[in-house]
Amino acid sequence: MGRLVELRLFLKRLSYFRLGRFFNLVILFAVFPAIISVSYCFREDVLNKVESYNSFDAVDVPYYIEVISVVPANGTTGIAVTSVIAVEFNDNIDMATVNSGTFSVTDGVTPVSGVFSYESQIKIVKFTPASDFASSTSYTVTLTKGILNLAGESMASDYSWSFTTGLALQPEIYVLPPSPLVEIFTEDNYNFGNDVNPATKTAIFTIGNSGVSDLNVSGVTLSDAVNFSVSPFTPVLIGPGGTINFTLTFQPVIIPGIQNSVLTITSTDPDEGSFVINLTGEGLASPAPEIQFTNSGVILVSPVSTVDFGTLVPGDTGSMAILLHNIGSADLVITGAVIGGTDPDLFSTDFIVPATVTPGATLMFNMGFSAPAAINARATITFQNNDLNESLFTIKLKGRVK
Ligand SMILES: [Ca+2]
Ligand SMILES: [Ca+2]
Repeated sequence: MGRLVELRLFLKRLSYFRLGRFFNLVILFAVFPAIISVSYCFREDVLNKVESYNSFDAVDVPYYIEVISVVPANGTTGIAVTSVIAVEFNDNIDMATVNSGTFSVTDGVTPVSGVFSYESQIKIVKFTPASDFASSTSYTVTLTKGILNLAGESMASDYSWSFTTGLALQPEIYVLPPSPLVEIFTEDNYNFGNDVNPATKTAIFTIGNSGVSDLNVSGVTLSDAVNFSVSPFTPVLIGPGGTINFTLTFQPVIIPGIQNSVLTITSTDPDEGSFVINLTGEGLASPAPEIQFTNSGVILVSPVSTVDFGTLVPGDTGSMAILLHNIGSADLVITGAVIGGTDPDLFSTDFIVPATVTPGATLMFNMGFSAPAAINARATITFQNNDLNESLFTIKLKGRVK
């Protein structure tokens, strides 16, 4: 009996104890696989997704090269006209595919020409314009899918952007004549007026720079450097707002007449590199006397013309009126009237020296001839005067007595 009770108690304890353990085990073995299972399923799902993503990427999406950055940036303004355009790519570019067709720059009307270069280390393609951009102008840059990387791959689509330049950093030449002090422009005229030889006329000209960068003036030259001259000129740098002077001289050597010379100012002004001024001046002959004799309306030529008294009888006196004209523009002054030659004693004159004949005036005088016996007489009369090329004017004289 005692043993039976003990057995019951043992079983009872066991049932209490074991039953709890049993339920614990049930929970353990039921829930844990579920967790494992769910976890596993979740992991499988992720792996599947990753795998499906990887396989999608490799098969269906091509590789595209991309523009990382551009200079000047899109929409920027006030860009320097001397700027260079730069494009940074994400991959090495095949420069054989970069040209004005695949990398175009335009102001909307005219394509900008220039040179492409490449900095492979940083994957930057540069475009250097052949000349400065225009000032205050909008430019559009277009990169097409024709630009390829070394594997022949392109961008996904064309790439385009715009920027606007600012004021030009340029020199600007201007030229002022001495009077009136009003700017003259290239191809304009400047007239020295007229002048007489050997007098000269001078004119001080001013070259100024109204631009915003240095103006380099390398030369001032003349097409006619005989009748015109320029003060010694050495190349000079004129800063913004600065001026220099140079002197032009008109000294008519070839006179009379109008002389022309083209003045050329050579400088770094971008659109007036050869600044041209047409110079004019008139050389007038100096006022001068001009001697002229006439006999019976015939002009006498020194020393060949002859005044012929004809044939007289012995003891007679022949007389001949001669006119002296001044057809010049200054007083004609006669300082000598000398009879010479073979028979000077047989000829005479009433001409009184000195004599002054004003321009346009005429003076009449007489020559006489007389011989006591038969003779073929010859003589000359020479007038010393202030006509530059006829300062000794000689007239032949002849008369016959029989
Ligand atoms: Ca200019
Ligand atoms: Ca003369």
